[in-house]
Amino acid sequence: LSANNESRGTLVVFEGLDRSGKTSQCGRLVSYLEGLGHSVEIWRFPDRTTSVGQMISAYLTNKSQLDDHTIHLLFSANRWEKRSMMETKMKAGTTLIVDRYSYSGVAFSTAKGLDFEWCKAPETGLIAPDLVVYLDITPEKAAERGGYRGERYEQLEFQRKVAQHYKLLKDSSWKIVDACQPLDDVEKQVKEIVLQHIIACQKGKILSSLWS
Ligand code: NYM
Repeated sequence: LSANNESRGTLVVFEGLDRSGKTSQCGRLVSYLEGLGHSVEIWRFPDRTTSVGQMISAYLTNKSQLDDHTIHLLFSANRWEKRSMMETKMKAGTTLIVDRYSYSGVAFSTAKGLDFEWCKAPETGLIAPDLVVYLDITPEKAAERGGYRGERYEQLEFQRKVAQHYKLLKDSSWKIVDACQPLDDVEKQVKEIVLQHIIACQKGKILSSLWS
């Protein structure tokens, strides 16, 4: 994708069940990296600020009903509308810490019963993450943390299915962090893992596309 990869930014994606601690960890990580003088931004999907994102938000908060395929494609469209900005930022040397990405798209939709390959197809061609950090927590532990906002999908039974479908997506390159540990311990592990990868990417690793 890129001819000049010198000191490009890194794409770090966080995945995990609802209440696994992704948002807190992304925030802590970004502060840490900023403190080290890195150019870094925190992004999240769904990005509810766009018009597509508002349709997604209405669906998640049960203000609208959509066919399962339709909402799947909207989540994907929400990533596509951000793709070129993502590439621009990364080429300019900014590291992006992203709270959920295509893996959430596939895990949640296949948990509803949609076909795996069908779900992956619209994600093809998005920028592949350099690193996927999976915050691993059992659905039961996550539910105990409370704080489900009553959005669609935030139910123990459904989260169990999502956990199973994440398992089908995980590959050996994913970094699995035990998210049942105290937040500070999770944070320490996350920092170490991410810093190593940022250094590797600064050495000129090429940008690639999903699903490679
Ligand atoms: N979600 C998120 C999907 O179903 N597909 C996707 O592609 C993405 C990015 O949206 N329960 C689901 C997972 C979450 C919900 O995400 C909202 P968050 O991180 O709670 O705002």
